[in-house]
Amino acid sequence: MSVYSGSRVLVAGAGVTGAAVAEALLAAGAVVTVTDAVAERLGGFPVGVATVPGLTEPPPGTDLVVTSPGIPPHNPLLVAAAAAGIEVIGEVELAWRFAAADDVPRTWLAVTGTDGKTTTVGMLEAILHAAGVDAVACGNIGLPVVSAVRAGHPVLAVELSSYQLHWQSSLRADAAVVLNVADDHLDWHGDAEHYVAAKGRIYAGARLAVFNADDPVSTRLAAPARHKVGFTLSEPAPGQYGVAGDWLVHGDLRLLPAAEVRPAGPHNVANALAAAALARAAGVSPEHVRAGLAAFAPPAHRVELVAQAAGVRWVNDSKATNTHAALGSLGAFDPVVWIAGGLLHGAPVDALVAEVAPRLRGVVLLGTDQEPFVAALARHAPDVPVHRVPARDDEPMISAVRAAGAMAGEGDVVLLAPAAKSHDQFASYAHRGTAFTEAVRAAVGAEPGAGAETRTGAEPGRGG
Ligand code: UMA
Repeated sequence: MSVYSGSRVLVAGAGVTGAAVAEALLAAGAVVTVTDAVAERLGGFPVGVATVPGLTEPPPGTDLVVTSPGIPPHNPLLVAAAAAGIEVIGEVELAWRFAAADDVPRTWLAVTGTDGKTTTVGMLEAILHAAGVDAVACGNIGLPVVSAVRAGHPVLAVELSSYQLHWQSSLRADAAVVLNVADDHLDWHGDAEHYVAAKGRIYAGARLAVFNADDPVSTRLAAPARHKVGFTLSEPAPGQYGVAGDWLVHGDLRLLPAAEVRPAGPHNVANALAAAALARAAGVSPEHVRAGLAAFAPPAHRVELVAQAAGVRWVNDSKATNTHAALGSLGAFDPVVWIAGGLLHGAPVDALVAEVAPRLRGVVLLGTDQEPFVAALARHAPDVPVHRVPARDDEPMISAVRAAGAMAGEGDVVLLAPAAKSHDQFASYAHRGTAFTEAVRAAVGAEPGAGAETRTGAEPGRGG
């Protein structure tokens, strides 16, 4: 009989997490109630699960609250639960407790960081599969950890957001990494200190802490760990993972030529090093690290080469929705015609523009918040031509692609890396990326998937 048999559990949030948690708890014999601020989300739960919209305090007799990552800790329901002395945990904590209660030996490889988590977990899963391991990518990437545990996979490649880490306390990863830390999600966490502290929880009790030696926060968070290994984009110190002679290396072991890392860009080389370190910690051979990284198919809209024609490469990095991410992909190409802009929500772009100015062949600006880019370009790249697509343009991406094509010459890369959110003109970053890909293929005449002209994954430029 499960420890949850007869427990009265309130599940907060009826999204992907809430659905998986309710199902797992119901199967474990718990008495499950689900609540959500939006009543319409409460349809479709199995018979036996009670649903109540908009609860602001747990029903009397509640033993446990399992909350969803999108609900911030200052939410009145969670505050009321804590005040009533009811334990509040997240889905990852629940998954860990389920795992502890069954007989399957599991290896937990855990990844967090501000940028690159999903790519790293995808690379890690590809490496583990190349080695013939029954592993699954789960967590923030989309598959709830509790579902991955229930499915019985012995190795879990877990992407953990700061939201998920905030609500877990028991996880003891076999190997864990904080890829990098820049300010993000401060509204949820309250301030940067709490955000960083949440990220750092991934190392608690980890058997091996993998850290980014080039990132001061990652390095600091891993410092107390007994067993740790660093990775760097420079020549590695003894024991570290790093880059030497254009190869990803670990000590004397050569893992993969840096030019073969997909998607391109220094930040993805760092992600590949992190994935390699985690996989090696799980006993994977260097040959399988190389095979897995070579087999990894990057998801769409992340430094994705969508066409190549007349010596110009067209690259879609619509996922670069903040300046930190855009800097990463701009760092991979030189010279570059940069398509940027959208909604900045007040984020400054001056430092980004100053850093990338020497690489710019031209700039095409999209969306609502063009002025900060225009001002920064006037300061740092006064000779670079700038084309502004009017915010009221009905087909902004078609206009942007046309203008970029006119600026680009042989050997150039046209890069969509907006450094801004998409919602002023597009439904999502994916919609924006698809609009770019379609506009490019219409303009240069390449069919989707057209053999030599088009493939996924881009070459690093000479600036890489
Ligand atoms: N809700 C409330 N009250 C609130 C806030 C939300 O009732 O105050 C309800 C919403 O009405 C909705 C439900 O909660 O019905 C949504 O829950 P959720 O936002 O936690 O989303 P899930 O569908 O459970 O998806 C979550 C992750 N979402 C977030 O962290 C915001 C997914 O990551 C993750 O893939 C999924 O669990 C499985 O683990 C997405 C994400 O955007 C991709 N993550 C952020 C990021 O990557 O930056 C952290």
